[in-house]
Amino acid sequence: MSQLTESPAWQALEKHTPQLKKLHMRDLFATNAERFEDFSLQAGPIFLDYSKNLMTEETMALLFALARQERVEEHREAMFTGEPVNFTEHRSVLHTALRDLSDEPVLSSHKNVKPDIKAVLAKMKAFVDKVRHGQWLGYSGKPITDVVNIGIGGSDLGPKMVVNALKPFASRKIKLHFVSNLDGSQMAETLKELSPESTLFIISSKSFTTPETMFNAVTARGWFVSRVKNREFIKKHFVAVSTNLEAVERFGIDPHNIFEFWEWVGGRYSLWSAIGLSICIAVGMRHFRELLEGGHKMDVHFRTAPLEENMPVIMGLMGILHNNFLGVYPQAFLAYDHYLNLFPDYLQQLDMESNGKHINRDGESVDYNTGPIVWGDQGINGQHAFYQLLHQGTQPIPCDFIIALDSYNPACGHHPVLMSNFFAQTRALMMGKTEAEVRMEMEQEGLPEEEIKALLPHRVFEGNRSTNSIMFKELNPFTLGALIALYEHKVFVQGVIWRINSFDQWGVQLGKQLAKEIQYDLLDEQPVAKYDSSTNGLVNYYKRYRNIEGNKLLSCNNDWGVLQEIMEKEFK
Ligand code: G6Q
Repeated sequence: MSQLTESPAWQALEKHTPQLKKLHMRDLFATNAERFEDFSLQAGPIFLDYSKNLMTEETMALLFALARQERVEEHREAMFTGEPVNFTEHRSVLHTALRDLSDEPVLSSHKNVKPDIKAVLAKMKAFVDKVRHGQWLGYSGKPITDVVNIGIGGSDLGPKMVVNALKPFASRKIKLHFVSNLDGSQMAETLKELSPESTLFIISSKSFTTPETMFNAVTARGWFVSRVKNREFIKKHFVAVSTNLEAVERFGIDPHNIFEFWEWVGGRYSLWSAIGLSICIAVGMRHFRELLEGGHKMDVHFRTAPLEENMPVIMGLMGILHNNFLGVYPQAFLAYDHYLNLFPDYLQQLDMESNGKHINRDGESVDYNTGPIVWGDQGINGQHAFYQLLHQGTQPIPCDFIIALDSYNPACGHHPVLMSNFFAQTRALMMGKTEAEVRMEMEQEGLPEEEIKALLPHRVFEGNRSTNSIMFKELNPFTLGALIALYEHKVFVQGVIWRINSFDQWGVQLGKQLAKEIQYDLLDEQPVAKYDSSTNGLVNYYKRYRNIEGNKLLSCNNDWGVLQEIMEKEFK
């Protein structure tokens, strides 16, 4: 057994939960009229009702004791004050500093990071205002109508989700596009719609060596140069966001067009940095600042509220309860909001890349579950697709239900009906439907006894399935900022309790390395024999039946040399 599973707080929960599993939430609500008041809270613009989780006062006390035992408060302070909490990469984790617009210093390696943050924000503002006001002109004197963000993972999912979520605040004069896929089809389809005269490309890459992004960037540049026939024009149409200024310059982007960020900003936590440039172009700097302020509001709550009144802590503990003590491993996010349709994808990366680890701080393999399997969709669509399993499947899945009280498009009463579905689903998952209730319903329908008997078990719902309900007044930049920060901190709390590093991602490396090796094997027609028989077989099948000969692959891309040079650095 590990230190954690042997610890008193963990053991106390192990002892408590078999009894808990025998309870039904229907009874917990029946015996406590105050359950909603007891288990709900407001943090900034966000309201959370967690009363529909299978837990009691005693469970909560034991969970808070676990959080204290694992020194969540101490770890939290270490993160906010720039200690190298990303201990496998020896880095501070300071995305919180990006959204603290005060002059209060924040140190990373003894250096105050605030002046650099301010300087980049000012540079972003000058640029963004020009683009949005039609003053940043393309090579032929036309204003920018289309912006393509080229990035992947953290340099794509966050900005894309936010741009989508804040559409009601966006300029309709400029269209945002996001290209992440190495499959050339995404870039090809995007470029078909665009004119080189009025398109701006943002190459977003923290490392500026990520192959997917580099390929797409080189393809975009090739497309541009082949049409405008003048490399000088690149500076009016290509900008970059990166920590690797040298590689960006080597790529040929004007140093004035580089927006910097820093190694203490993790990829999946980077939308608050210059990686948010596409967000700024879409909604303007004022709204971007409101997004930052919303995130900061949640930071202050997380940093100062006692554990018992701390929303990210409570949400983290609900996850721990289910994952480690109730034997429920997945977690679903169900946003009842069209503008949040990319939020589950974003949360999937945040959660699974941060906490999908099985090695603890002491370098030992853990003997308990860590990061859950995270998935989700738009709630109302899911009701007609996968909710069947949520209600009657063999595996209970805790769900976060998310909704705004007011819609920006309340056409003909849609929103109250959406709200009623939101309320109904969490109630149905909690209450279920007993045999007696089903029987009564069927008798009222006038069904014959034989049919009642046959159908009854199919129409019974166990209920007792846990949900969180998250509500806010409207989905504006401030609220969205707070909502994202809430989930970031929830993931942090869980990582601390599981004693893992939520801020590295070594798991991403192995596939990347092997892809690089295999890439060179595809350049000729010789069969390969150096891998396992499956990999050899697949590679050779491809070589035999592909349409293009290996040696022609390189000549497809006139900028291969630059790409090669940048990528060599990463893999050598
Ligand atoms: C996020 C991960 C990963 C990263 C991408 C893109 O935390 O590190 O998703 O964001 O691999 O990396 P670059 O920004 O360096 O291109």
